[in-house]
Amino acid sequence: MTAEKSLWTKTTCAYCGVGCGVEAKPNKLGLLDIRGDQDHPANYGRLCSKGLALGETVVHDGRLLTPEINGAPSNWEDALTLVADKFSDTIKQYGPDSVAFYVSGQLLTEDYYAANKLMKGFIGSGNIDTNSRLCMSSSVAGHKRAFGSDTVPICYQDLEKTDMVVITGSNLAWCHPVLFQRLKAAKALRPELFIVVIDPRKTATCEIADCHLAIQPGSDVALFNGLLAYLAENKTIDRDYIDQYTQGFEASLASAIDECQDRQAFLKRLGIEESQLELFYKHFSQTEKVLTIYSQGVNQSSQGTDKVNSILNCFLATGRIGKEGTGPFSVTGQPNAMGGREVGGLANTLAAHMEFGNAQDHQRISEFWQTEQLASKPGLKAVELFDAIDDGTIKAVWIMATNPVVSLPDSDKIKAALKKCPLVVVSDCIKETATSTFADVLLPAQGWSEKSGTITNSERRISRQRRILPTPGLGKPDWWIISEVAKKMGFAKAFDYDHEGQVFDEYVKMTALGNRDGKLRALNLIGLANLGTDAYNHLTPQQWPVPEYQKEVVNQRMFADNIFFTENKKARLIPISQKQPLSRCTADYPFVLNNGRIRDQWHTMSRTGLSSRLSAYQPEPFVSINPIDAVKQQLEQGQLVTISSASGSVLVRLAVSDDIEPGQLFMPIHWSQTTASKAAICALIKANVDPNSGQPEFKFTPVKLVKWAYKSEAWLLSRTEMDLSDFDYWVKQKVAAGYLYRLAAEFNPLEMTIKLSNLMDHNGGKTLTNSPGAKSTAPIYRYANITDQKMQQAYIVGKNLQEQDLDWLQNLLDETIDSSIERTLISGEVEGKLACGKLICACKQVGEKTIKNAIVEQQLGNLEAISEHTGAGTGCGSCLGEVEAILVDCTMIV
Ligand SMILES: Nc1nc2c(c(=O)[nH]1)N[C@H]1C(S)=C(S)[C@@H](COP(=O)(O)OP(=O)(O)OC[C@H]3O[C@@H](n4cnc5c(=O)[nH]c(N)nc54)[C@H](O)[C@@H]3O)O[C@H]1N2
Ligand SMILES: Nc1nc2c(c(=O)[nH]1)N[C@H]1C(S)=C(S)[C@@H](COP(=O)(O)OP(=O)(O)OC[C@H]3O[C@@H](n4cnc5c(=O)[nH]c(N)nc54)[C@H](O)[C@@H]3O)O[C@H]1N2
Ligand code: SF4
Ligand SMILES: [Mo]
Repeated sequence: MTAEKSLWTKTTCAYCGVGCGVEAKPNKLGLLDIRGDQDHPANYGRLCSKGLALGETVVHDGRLLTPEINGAPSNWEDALTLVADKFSDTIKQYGPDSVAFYVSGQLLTEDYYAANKLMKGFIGSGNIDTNSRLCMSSSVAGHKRAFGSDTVPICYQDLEKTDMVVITGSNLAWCHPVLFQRLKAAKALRPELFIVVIDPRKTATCEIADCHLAIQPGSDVALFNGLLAYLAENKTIDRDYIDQYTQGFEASLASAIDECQDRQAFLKRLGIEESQLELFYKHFSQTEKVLTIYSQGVNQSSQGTDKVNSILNCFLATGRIGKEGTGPFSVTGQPNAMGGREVGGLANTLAAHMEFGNAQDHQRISEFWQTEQLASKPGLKAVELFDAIDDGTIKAVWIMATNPVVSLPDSDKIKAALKKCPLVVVSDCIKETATSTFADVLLPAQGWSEKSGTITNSERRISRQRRILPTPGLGKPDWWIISEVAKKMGFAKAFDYDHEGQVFDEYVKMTALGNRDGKLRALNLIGLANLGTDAYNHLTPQQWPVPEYQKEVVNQRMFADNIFFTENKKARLIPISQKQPLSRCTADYPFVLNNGRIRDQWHTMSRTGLSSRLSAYQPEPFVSINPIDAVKQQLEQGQLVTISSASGSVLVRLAVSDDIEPGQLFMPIHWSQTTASKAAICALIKANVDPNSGQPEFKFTPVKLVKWAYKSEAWLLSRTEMDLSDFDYWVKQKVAAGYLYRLAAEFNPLEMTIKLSNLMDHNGGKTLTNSPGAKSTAPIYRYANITDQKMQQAYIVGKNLQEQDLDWLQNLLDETIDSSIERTLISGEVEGKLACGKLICACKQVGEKTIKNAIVEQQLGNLEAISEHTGAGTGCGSCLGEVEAILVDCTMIV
């Protein structure tokens, strides 16, 4: 090993469920250099824009540094004692079900295990649920119905081994970018690899699709029922497989046939051309190796579990499971969504895939944990759990690594519930989140690069996250915080851990209870037992089941033996029929609001929002609308609009786009009260849940939208965060060395200018101003304060800034201000290096104008040439779709 190499520590990415291997090395800036781990079987060295920018997000901005009690800094001893005492008192007075934990797929397996053990094993309540309820629970319920266990059958290698991929309800290109890159590479090698995307809107994922089915929102069950009927009719089902290894086929087929009996009604329900449907069905029917990748467009529905089973039905009917290159593939969202499912993080399961209602499992766990208090019934699921806080049944809640005020539906109710709750404890890395404002006790947790433990990715592969940097302030590992509280509640013996490796070892042994041979439950990790600290620290990625330690990379599929975990060992097909979403559009609320992720942001932005690189690409919350609807509503690109539902409203920028169908709208989920005045989408969403899984229907909300008539707009650049609550509309964007705010208000530009002027520091330096002359047609006010050739603060105010080219402002805090920049500041005429435009390639910092100019001036005709000339797309490559769109645009203009 060379000296250089040894400075890099292998760890795993903090973000999505792909679980990419990362190598990190501290650098002179106190941040981390990051590169992909060439040895990791999830990514073999690749990373996406978020992964590549991890090093910039380890800054200490906004971190929670000490425990706090009622808003005042405290110490661990007092905070832990208070939490333990209050939980104990509440339990004593009102029973174990009067308390709850609400946890997260962003906890490590060790943390999750400890939280579940404390709640279910020792407090004796099932009331621990996780944000995975909002994310994976329909898939979990679907897997359990079909397979008798929550098991993802495939491995990532199937992406390269398959002949057809059906991507449904997943924007893989933005949400699981490295899997998308693998697929794209496979398609480049074998163009005959047939790719279908099923999504009501056209997404970046469609870039590699041979066929895009823009089905009506919520109509997935009908689509897959239609497929099952087609497979039967065309005799491409596997009769032997069905007879030997499954049950429920006839009834499932009958309801599938019923679904599409009335052909016209069926096609109308789906809203797509018959020829497209035929193309999809024909390919599925005739291709042996098919992989179906699905995510939140499937799970987040009041019929999410049915959607999952309608997909699984087609795989079981064709016997395409447990074989190379084929199977249903539920991609997990969060880095440890899978690990949480393993250790019982969901309220309705016990640890290590053991189940409530199974007396043997109950006995095994009670003996293993040496407890007499093991919960005997499932606890409340996320939405119910917050309802119970609201109605006073739950009197103490501990929230770890999630931000429910932003991410649960019906935010007003969540806020009201937390306000009422006698004890709210929040463990987070960040001090000010929408949820932490409701906390009585705040506990500082270690963040990514500080914490240490394991996570499990979408293909059941367990990898280490390692400690690389010291923790700022008094932050502690979550497992430690939970264990200390447990000790103080009187459970010292059961939580006597010195090291996360001990927690892991205990969990590993639990997977073998009654299951040493892995025949009772799929989840078996016995090969990782008794590793000891050293081997745990050096643990290489292991894909479960792990009967023996995997010295080499293993790629294995589940159900290769056609034995399932149901009572009679046969898989179940489930008869299903399409239902309507629970809320309907009306004359008052005529649009369906869909929502989801954007490429460079992660959830409530607590980490990605710290990176100027990641914040540049889509800096402002928006709503996409079809051009026809925009015309009908007399709305224009770039206007601000109010979107309201029966539950609440938001104020966002209008983005007119053909990618979205008439009657539908799409909004990103990322902005919250800490990053924008009014853009938290869950304020609009009702808590309609799937009856099987309890997962909320996030993707279908009836809304209306109206233009907001503001009188002035402004862009404000500042080195420090500003309180802009006086302005009707504001959005914060992280830029290098500070923040850029976009503002709008119902007062006129002059008033806006006065208000902004009052906010300026005016602390010397050189001040540039430019006010419009009386005759000016586009009155714009400009202000900049410069000290030692560095911009301190600046603003630009106008009636409407949408027509202005202001992207150059984003980089100014970092620049040395020379006379050319001063000229631009005053005149608005962009020159020199400021002219590179909106950022497209986050990795290589290449702007739209640079790309456009290169295309036009160098007459570049393909992506490779653009990348070579500009560098765009040579980092993670996930901007290549946008680069291509620019190329198409330019070609059309030329
Ligand atoms: N950049 C980024 N990546 C992420 C995350 C992030 O915050 N940012 N979060 C991670 C997490 S936790 C998760 S869960 C995953 C989510 O990953 P995805 O599920 O891929 O993400 P979403 O954008 O929420 O939704 C996916 C798609 O479902 C479509 N859809 C809506 N309604 C329907 C429908 O009725 N039927 C079908 N077939 N499709 C529909 C939407 O148009 C959307 O394009 O992403 C993970 N990766
Ligand atoms: N409208 C709508 N709502 C949705 C969705 C949607 O598609 N549409 N998607 C849903 C889905 S799939 C998901 S997964 C959720 C995500 O929603 P949340 O879980 O609420 O989102 P995050 O912003 O990831 O919140 C994680 C918090 O944990 C903190 N944190 C990070 N690491 C650690 C750690 O190690 N320890 C501790 N203690 N804290 C840590 C972060 O600082 C952050 O505050 O949103 C759900 N809500
Ligand atoms: S795909 Fe991107 S966000 Fe997901 S684990 Fe890999 S590098 Fe991280
Ligand atoms: Mo998620």
